[in-house]
Amino acid sequence: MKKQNKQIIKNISLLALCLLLTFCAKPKEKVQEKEDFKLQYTKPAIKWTEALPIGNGSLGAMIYGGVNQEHIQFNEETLWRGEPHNYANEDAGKYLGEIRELLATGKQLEAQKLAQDNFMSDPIKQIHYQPFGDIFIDFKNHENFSNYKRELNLNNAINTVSYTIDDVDYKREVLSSFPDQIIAINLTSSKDKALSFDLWLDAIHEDKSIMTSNDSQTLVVKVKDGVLRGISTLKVKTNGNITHANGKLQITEASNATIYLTAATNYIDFEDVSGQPEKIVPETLSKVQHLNYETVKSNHISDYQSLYNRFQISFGDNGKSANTTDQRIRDFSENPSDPQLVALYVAYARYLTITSSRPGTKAATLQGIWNDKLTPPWFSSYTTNINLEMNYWPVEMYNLSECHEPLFDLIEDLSVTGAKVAKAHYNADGWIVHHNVDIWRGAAPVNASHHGIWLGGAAWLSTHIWEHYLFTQDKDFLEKRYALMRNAALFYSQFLYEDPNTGYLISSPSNSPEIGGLVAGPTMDHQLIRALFRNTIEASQILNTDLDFTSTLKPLIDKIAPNKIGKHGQLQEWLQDKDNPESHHRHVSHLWAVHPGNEINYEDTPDLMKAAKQSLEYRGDNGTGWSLAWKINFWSRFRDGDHAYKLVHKLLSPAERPNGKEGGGSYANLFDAHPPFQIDGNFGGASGILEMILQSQLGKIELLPALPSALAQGSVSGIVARGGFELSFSWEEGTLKEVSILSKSGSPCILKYNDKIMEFQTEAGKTYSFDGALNKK
Ligand code: FUC
Repeated sequence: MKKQNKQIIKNISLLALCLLLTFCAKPKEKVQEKEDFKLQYTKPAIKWTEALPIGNGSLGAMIYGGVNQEHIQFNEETLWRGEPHNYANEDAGKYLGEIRELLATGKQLEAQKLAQDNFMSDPIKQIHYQPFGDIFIDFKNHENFSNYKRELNLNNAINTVSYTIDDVDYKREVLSSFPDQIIAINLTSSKDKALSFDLWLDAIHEDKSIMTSNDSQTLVVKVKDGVLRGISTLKVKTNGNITHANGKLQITEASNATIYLTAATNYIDFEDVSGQPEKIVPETLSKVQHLNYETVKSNHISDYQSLYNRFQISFGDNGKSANTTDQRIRDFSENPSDPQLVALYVAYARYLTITSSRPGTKAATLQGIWNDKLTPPWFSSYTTNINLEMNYWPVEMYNLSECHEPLFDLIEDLSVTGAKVAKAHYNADGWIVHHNVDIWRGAAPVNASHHGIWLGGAAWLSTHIWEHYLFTQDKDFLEKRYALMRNAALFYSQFLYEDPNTGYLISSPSNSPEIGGLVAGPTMDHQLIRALFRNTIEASQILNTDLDFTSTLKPLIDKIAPNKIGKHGQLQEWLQDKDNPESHHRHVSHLWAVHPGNEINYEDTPDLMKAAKQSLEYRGDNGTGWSLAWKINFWSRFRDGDHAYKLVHKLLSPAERPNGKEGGGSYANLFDAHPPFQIDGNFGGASGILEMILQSQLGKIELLPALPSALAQGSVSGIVARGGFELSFSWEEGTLKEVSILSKSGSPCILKYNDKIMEFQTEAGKTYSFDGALNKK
């Protein structure tokens, strides 16, 4: 009996242990070649940061998905305030010498004051991006609904809302089409004549007018801001009846209705506002109005997928992808074991790139193309001391190279306006841009001298031209845009100033964004200028042009103040060893040379790498959206995947805290929260995640350089490395399984995984395959 009891107890214990092991064991995530990426919810949006974005590069909208009332807030990217304007302050240059002297003699406050009074942009502030209008659709008797669902499908860029009322299924699809340049809204009911609604347009501008046309199918909203006038028109097609009254279209007894909306302004470029929206808008609509929705939809899908389908990423799915997106964000902050959400974050960033930045459109602002406020945070414009560049960090790697073009067009504009600023403020040739830019391409220092006078803008933006070349190996592109880099280099070659205290060439006056006030010689500027000079020299050699000029840059590089290690073991942020190790400031600009630069790395400068890491440790792990995102990239470059993942965890935490306040993280619609919403963190976060699995900044392709243990299995295809290579690879239990590399330009390839290095020649158009130990297959 005793023995029997013992055996029973033993059996129960064994069973309990087995059960425990089953429940505690990390579920092996299912890795899929093609994930079904969606943002999904079971409730309409109440706040703008719950609404879902669509866009075609210029025409964007946020969809709330209400049942009684649908609200679609829309934007067109050229509607800003203001007018063409040269922001250069023609007298500024007179004060440059004195400001430099004051800084050299330690009189910072006096230098700041003198600069504030005499050196700033005219006027001192730039101009806001504007919302355009709002579409409202009111449904009668839609109070008691069930089966509500709204989702944004990233695989086809369509927003869907569906619900049931009294056995009738209602469905709405909304898309923003690049080929047809319209927003299309398609409404259906499963039962004949069950669809009735009022449709109206509005805008929050003071200067607005709203009209219905006599055909009862058209609504027009006109808005005006500064010299820009915007016109937006919508047209309805339906199998029901249409009438109009009180500025609203009334659709009754329908089972389907399609609404096409387009919008335009008279903005042509930063100097020309002679556009004719009165013509463009009806022309665009007349091209589309005879097309049925299915045709518009399939044009849209094939256009979108020609970009979206080039790249796939999977970290496995442990079943949580079925939950609503807001719930997943909340759950992730408790327990970050939802690898599919991390892959979704990357897919969403790609979606946001495609929808906000297509060739021929304007570069993505701080909010992409989405803004619902007349005075949006930071003007919803372009901040160049981190934010604008971050918007484009992942674009080459995640295979959307042509979506980089709007940034190059912006740089092209800045080379014109920035040349005026270079002359007026620094008596220099070439071009320069300070820390802010608007649609009029203001390039002079704005807001306040202690942070507005930052001289890194032209150098940092120019590195994007070089990076695009490195990834694509496209010499025609390099030739076309070379002058931008060289004229930025020309500016710095004349601007650099010999520091009377150290004898180094330094950047003065400037600022280490946005900490420490106006200074002489912040480390970041010197890293940026050296990178620009090196890139320009190499570009001129590749193109075999301009060698006389670029040969003058090499001696300058050697004289620029070098990176230095300070008394706390840190990388010095300034010329003087005055870093405060207690500072948790969000900007970590002196680490630029670690990421996105590469001057500081483990191979060539291990001591500086150690010091840079020390600096980042002092700054700590907290921060706003973009700051967290940058830190993910840094920790990936420091080869510490688990630390990088800790910050992914923070980036994917709910922006809305239980105490009702907002903090850094993600909103319910996965928009990055500074707070408020700023899109840079979405792009920077995706870049950091990709840097965990591939890096190519040191002349070789490193696989899984900083893989966190939380992403132990996965696969990626269509990821791009410098040298013109497109890779597909997979890993299991943290170990590389296989890799294949398509060489697009025939460059030699160096592949690295752990300590193994494989070097081989390639032919353009050929694919090379290897097993997990880098043996050729
Ligand atoms: C820089 C940052 C702020 C914000 C703003 C748009 O000035 O310091 O945090 O991101 O840009």
